[in-house]
Amino acid sequence: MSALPVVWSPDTRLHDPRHEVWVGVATTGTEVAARVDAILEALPDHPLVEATAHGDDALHTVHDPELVGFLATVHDRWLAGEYVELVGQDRVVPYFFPTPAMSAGIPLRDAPAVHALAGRFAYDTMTTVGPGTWAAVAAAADCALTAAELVADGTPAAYALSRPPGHHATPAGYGGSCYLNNAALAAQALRDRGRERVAVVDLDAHHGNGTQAIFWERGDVRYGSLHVDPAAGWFPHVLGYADETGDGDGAGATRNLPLPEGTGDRPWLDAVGDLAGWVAEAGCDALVVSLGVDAAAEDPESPLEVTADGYHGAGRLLGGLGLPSVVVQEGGYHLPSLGGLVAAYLDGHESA
Ligand code: SP5
Ligand code: ZN
Repeated sequence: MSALPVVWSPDTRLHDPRHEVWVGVATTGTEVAARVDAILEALPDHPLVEATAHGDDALHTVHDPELVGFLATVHDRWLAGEYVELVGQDRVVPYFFPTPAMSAGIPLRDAPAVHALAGRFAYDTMTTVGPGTWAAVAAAADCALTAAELVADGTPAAYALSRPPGHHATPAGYGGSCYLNNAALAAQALRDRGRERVAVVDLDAHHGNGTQAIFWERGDVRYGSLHVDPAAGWFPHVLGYADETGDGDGAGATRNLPLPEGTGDRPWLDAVGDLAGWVAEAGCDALVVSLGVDAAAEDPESPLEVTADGYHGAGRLLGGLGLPSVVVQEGGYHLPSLGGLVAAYLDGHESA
C-alpha cells in the first residue's frame, strides 16, 4: 500500500482552548492548534487532500440536531449578550448542570438564559467553546467524512487529521476536549455507502465513551477499545469497564480492555492483537481506527508507556486485517513526539 492520503483542513487550527477549567482551576489547555502542524510536519511523504464541507445533515447521522445547533450558534449568542463585559471573557463555560439528579423525573424546560445553556450538553468544564471552535469542529468532522468517502470510493486507507478530537462526544453530549464524534461519523458514512459491518478500534489512551454510546445498541458497527483503567482514577471515570459489552442488537458488539497504569509496548500490543482478532472473527468489511497517540510514555495526559515502536506494531496489526480503513486522529498532546508517533502508526498500517 502506498502512503496514506492525509485529509486535513486549515480551519482545524481555529479552535483555541486557552484555559481548560479543571476542578475549578483554569489550567493551560493541551489540545492546542499547534498539534495540527506538529503532525503535518511529520508526514512529508503523504499526499495532502483538503477536506470538503458537509452540511448539518451529515452530522445528524450520529448526533442530535439540538447538540449540533447549540455548538454552531452558542458562541455568537454569547457575544451578542452582555457577557464579555460582565464576565470578562469570551469562552462559553458551563456552570449549571440540569442532570437527572436535579430534574428527578420532572420534565425540564429549555433554559432561557444563554449562560445556562451549556450544561445541558457539556459533561465537564474543560471543554469550552470560543471564537473559532465551531469552524474547527465542523472542519474536523469534514476531515473524517471526506476520508470515509475516499475509502468508500476505493482508496484502500486514508488518514483524517481531525482536530479537535471526537471520541468522547456522545449523541447529545460533549466533553473531554471533544465536540462532535469524528470517528463515529466516518463509521456511519461507511455504512451509508454500502459497507455492511464496520469496526471501530480505539487506540487513544482514554476510553471513547462517546463512540461506545453512539453504537451501544447497534450490531452493524462494533466498538473495541484499550485504554487506561478508569478504576485507577482516569477520565472518563465512569465508563470503559470490561463488563460494558453493548445492549439489544449491540449485545456483544462493544469490547473494552482497561489496562493498568504503566502498561508498556508488549502488553499494550497484546491487547491491540486481541481487538484485531475480535474484528477478524466478526467478518467486518471496513475499519475505523481512533488513533489517539496519548498512550505514549511522554504524553502529559496519560500514564501508559507505549513507544513509537508500539504504535508501529499497532499499525501492522490493524493494517494486517486487510480492511478498507479510515484512520482518524484523536488525542496526543506531547508536541515534540506527537508527529513521529502518528507517522509510526501510519507506516505500520500501510506496510502490513
Ligand atoms: C481526546 C482525549 O484524549 N481527551 C482527553 C480527555 C482527558 N482529559 C482529562 C484531563 C484531566 C485534567 N488534566 C489536567 C492537566 C492540565 N491541563
Ligand atoms: Zn485521550
